[in-house]
Amino acid sequence: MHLLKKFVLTLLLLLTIISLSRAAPPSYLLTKKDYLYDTFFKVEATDLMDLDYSQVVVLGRDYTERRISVQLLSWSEGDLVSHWESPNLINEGPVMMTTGRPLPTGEQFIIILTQNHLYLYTYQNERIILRSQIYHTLSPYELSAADLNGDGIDELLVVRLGKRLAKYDEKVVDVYRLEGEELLKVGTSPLLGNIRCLTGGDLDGDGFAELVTESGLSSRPGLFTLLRWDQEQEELTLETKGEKLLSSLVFGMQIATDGERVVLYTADGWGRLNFFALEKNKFSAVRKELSFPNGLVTVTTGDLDGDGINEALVVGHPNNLMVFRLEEERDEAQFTQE
Ligand SMILES: [Ca+2]
Ligand SMILES: [Ca+2]
Ligand SMILES: [Ca+2]
Repeated sequence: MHLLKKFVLTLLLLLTIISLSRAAPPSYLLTKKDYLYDTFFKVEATDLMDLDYSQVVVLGRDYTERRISVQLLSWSEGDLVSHWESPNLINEGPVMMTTGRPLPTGEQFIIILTQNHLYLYTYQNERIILRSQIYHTLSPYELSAADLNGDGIDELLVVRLGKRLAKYDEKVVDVYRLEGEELLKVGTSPLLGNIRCLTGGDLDGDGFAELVTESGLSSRPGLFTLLRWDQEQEELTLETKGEKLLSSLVFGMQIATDGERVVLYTADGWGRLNFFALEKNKFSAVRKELSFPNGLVTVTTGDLDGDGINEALVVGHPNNLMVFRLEEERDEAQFTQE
């Protein structure tokens, strides 16, 4: 009896190990639990400090301290260290953040959009300074930045209300340019449903950024839409109708290289990271999905430790941060296929 029990327990343990290794998370360079904020909203990797590798810009909220802020972190001896924190934005919420080059000067900025202000922070004389503070009345829902017309300057992509319906709100993406201290609206998308997530980047390498939105209701899986900037009409035009790519709700997206090509990263509520390439205006999964112990809030990539190889960074709900190398994951995936 005792032996049988031992056998069953060993078998169960073995099965657990096998099932765990089948859905194995990547091998991490860094994991942080209960880190920095009670909850994270967004993370973007960018080289703001001109170090030739990426720093990490995070937007998060602390409930006990009643604080919403943006911080700039950088890699130091295997860990992330905070260099700067924005003022507390709790009374200006909801708060959105992205990074990019929205001015002809080509400088990299942290772009923060609150209910009434657009803040542009940049790195100068070895510190972060507030370059611009612009008042607005846009009532924004979400923010991204990408160079839609290929002139080297990022347009600001702002999700706004398009049409109020009885059951839900149809949203649009408005395109803005910064003209001095003014936000100039240069175009708008068709109604795109209830947009929950958006990202921009050059998916097909033609020098012009595409825009991808995800729309859906409550926690149901959403539809992905691809848009491009029409140079002549100066409008965002639909390239694909809403397409269902995943069976879960996406919280974070990014367009960036995976080491081989530029792909759309999707981070979903079930803790999975997926990779889609764009071919002839169709999205196709190009790598094995990676799974994580918590539902994912956001994803970004960049060379964080300066070794010339890109890392990926994901945040698991609500405040667990994980950094890993994509290259190793691909090598391993190929190895198991052989
Ligand atoms: Ca542009
Ligand atoms: Ca493109
Ligand atoms: Ca690296």
